[in-house]
Amino acid sequence: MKFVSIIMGSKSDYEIMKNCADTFEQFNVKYELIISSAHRSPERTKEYVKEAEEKGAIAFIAAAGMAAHLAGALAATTTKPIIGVPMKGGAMDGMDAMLSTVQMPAGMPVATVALGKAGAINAAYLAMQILAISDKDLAVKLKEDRMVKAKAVESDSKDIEV
Ligand code: RP5
Repeated sequence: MKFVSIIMGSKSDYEIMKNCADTFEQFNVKYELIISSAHRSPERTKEYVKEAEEKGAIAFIAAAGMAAHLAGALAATTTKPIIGVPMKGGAMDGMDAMLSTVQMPAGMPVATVALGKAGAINAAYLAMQILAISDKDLAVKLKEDRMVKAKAVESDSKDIEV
């Protein structure tokens, strides 16, 4: 069974990462969601990634704030694609997490998306675009979604155009 795994470093990340799960629900894409920390539960994180890969995880989404090492820790454990979502908060309100997530050494990529809610949603979209390479139905759904978004821009504009 193919699915995408969402891992977040803390329960405090859930409010934002629920948007990621909701996006998968919207497209009827299978996912798992757990809390596991690179720092507070490193063994659980490592074991989960191994188990998830065996069960069919095709990509991992890692959300963390502050010294955000979760995405990097996953990248160290698997060659499946890793999408990192930096969380706001901490001394630099997410800039610290964004730099921690994006600045991976060569050969150990983490595809880093935007901070916060937009990033949570885009992480799901990016994972679905990866899935859609071998899932034609999902590819069609993603194209239809783009058309809906484009139409919404036109309709918003018509509401206020002068
Ligand atoms: C990170 O530290 C978590 O991902 C969270 O964004 C941040 C704060 O965690 P809590 O102290 O709220 O559990 O590891």
